[in-house]
Amino acid sequence: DDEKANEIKTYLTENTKTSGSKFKNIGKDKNLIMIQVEALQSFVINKKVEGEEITPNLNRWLKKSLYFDNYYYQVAGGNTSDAEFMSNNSLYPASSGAAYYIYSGDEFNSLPKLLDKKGYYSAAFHGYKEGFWNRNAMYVKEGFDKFYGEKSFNLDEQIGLGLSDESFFKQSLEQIKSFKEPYYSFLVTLTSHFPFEATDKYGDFNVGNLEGTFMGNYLKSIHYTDKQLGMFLDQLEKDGTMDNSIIVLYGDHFAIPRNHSEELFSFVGETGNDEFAWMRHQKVPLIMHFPKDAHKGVNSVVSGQMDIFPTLCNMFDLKTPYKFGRDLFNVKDRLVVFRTGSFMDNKVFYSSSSKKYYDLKTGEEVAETDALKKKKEEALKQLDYSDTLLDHNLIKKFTENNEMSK
Ligand code: GP9
Repeated sequence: DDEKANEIKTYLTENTKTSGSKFKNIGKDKNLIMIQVEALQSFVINKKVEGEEITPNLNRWLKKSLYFDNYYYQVAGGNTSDAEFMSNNSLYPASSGAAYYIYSGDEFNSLPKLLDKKGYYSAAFHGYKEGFWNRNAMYVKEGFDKFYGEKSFNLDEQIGLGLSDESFFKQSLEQIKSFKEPYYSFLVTLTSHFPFEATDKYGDFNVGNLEGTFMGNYLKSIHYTDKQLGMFLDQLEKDGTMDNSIIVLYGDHFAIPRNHSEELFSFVGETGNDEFAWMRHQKVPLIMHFPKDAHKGVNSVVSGQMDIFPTLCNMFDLKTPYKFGRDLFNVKDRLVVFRTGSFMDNKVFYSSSSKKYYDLKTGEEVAETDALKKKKEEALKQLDYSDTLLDHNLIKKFTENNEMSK
């Protein structure tokens, strides 16, 4: 009903307010190249196996970039597509199923649409079937000018599910170079996809006694993808593209599913076995690279995939109130809400399954306070509002009302 719609609009308008203007419009007229990496989790970053770095190229690029090391994935039933959905819209994944299917009839104020108003051309790239996760429908809805899917590529090398990352990046780069600037290129990788069994194609990487295990195979696949990412980034640097582009790179979701948690815990040396022990390893790297390696460093703000879109809105001066996440540069009060109703603020993780609060630093249980209880309610409220907004196609309604009142 109208009353709830207004309530949501008021809430979103409030939520959109920031307390500063750090990096506001820093992306003016610059290209945006956003790379979503399949199953890239943070625990492989800066880590060695048998004396060799798992991700030497990302580790090298991290040093020249702004690295967010407390960034969590927030995907639900739509997995990879949920990561895309959040990163381009800052709306929550569906409570069950995939938003990319369920809400493809909705109107959105997505990143490509907003950038279009600033004169940007936009393209999405993914070397797999166009209809998978309903991408062909959703990319149109999100306002991408062009989708390079499986049919747009020469499938000259296949690994696992489809086109190899190596060939994918090479062919995508050719296209990107032909784009009129400024542009937004959104690339979604594929090779490091579960179950990581194409080990004969990932190249040599010695995983020692992890050879033949699920974890060992994952490390080989992500080592392969790291190499391709390195070549792509090096190329962008070499040909000068980086001088006029902001690069955003992040992992989409877990690689190690919960039924392999023992392998994960043993690899990272986790001794706990509760909700928090699992959760603390569900981070994905977020890396931002600015021209001339500016602003490099580490940012440890507690954050998640819902936050990248509001951050980009600030960086590219894009206006929309319809976003539930929070700008990483200008909002100190953090709230990372998971689809289960679990959440994190700067200090505490609340698990909706164990109904317990854990101190983020120590892992110790903490008692509920009034302030925490409020945040717990706020987390549920955000999920409810996002669901209602999507169920009733409210962005369309709000936009039409605005037009009428002009
Ligand atoms: C395939 C791919 C896989 O197009 O993006 O998605 P996932 O199975 O990881 O959700």
